[in-house]
Amino acid sequence: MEGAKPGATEAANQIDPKDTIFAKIVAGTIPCKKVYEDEYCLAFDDINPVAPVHVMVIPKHPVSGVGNLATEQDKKAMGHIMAKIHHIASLKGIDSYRLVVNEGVQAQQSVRWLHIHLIGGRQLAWPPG
Ligand code: IU
Repeated sequence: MEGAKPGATEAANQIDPKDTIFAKIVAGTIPCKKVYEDEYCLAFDDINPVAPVHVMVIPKHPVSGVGNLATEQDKKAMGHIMAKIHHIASLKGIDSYRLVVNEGVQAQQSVRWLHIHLIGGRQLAWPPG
């Protein structure tokens, strides 16, 4: 199979989420089109949308990916985020959508700060590629 080598996710794990662009977006030093924000999470329009609605939903504190969820803070934030997703979708005028989390290089995670893609606003195909 072409693509990432075994262990590529391990290598990606060495990237500090604080060095990613999402750290700057959370800090407000790089602007975003904000959809929703609260104590635990930030949601903003994806700069390269794959559908009429494509929102990035991210924890406000640094977490690299699903494989790095460990602390009580991580678990609280992610539970909170899941409970807020439907509300965030409603802010974009939809109640049917897909959530995607790419974890690691082979899954094409390009930003090593955990993020949930909230995608909708059109008929979505299944299975995904
Ligand atoms: P991925 O799961 O890591 O591949 O998704 C990263 C997403 O972050 C991708 O959809 C990008 O378009 C999006 N994004 C963004 O919204 N703003 C940015 O400044 C950057 C990436 I860099």
